[in-house]
Amino acid sequence: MNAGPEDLSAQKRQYDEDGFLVFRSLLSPGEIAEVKAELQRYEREIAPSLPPTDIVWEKEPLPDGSRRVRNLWRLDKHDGYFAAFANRPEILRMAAVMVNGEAEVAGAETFSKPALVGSVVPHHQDNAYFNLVPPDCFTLWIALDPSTIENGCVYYVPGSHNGQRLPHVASGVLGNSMKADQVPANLNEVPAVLAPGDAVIHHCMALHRSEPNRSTQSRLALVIVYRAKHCKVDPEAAQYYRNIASALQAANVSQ
Ligand SMILES: O=C(O)CCC(=O)C(=O)O
Repeated sequence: MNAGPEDLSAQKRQYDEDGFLVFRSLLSPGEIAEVKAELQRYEREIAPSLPPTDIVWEKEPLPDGSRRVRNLWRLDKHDGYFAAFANRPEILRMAAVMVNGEAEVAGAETFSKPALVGSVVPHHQDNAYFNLVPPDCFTLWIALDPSTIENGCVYYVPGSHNGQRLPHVASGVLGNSMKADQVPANLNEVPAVLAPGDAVIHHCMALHRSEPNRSTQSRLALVIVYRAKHCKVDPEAAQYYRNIASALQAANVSQ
């Protein structure tokens, strides 16, 4: 794993300016193959007994009627391999620089975006979900497949992490229960086009989104959220999120 040079001050300056930062070749080809094999094991052995809150399926089936996983949540809570991966010292060292203090893992997950049926991720700021004060938190998004315009790469708005938190409302999208309500027109968005093993970190206030995947190339990502130990959760804002998430979960289960 290559989580950047020892002196990360240039990377930190860029991250502070843009709200996101690309790390090329974070994982080697061998590490990518290992993580993919571990995810297959997880889907085979652990996913069948997960609570419905910790696995989200794509709504749309493939032409043969089978369904694909959209998200696996809390991998680190269910499995030792992913807990150890998320807590690798070289990532925690980089994370501490980016969150301005001692860093801890908030959660490890996948955003699968499978070929043909991968669904949209509407515009949002992650802190609408996390509700952290101060927002010293970021997401490490690791490409396990090529991530391209065609298969639904993530788009970021540079500098948006320095703005206000936008109001968020129910999105109707299982796996991304909320979307930003008042998204300014003509955003200057940057697509994160990545090769397998590349990664991007984004600040929890950075506005971002991704398109559906209608291509025949899957776009699998391992995603780990890191926050500073000094962050606190705003209880009122957290309750707003919980209400939206449980209403969506209940509607889906009863469909
Ligand atoms: O993978 C995607 O398409 C979206 C990821 C995302 O929204 C996130 O990691 O916060």
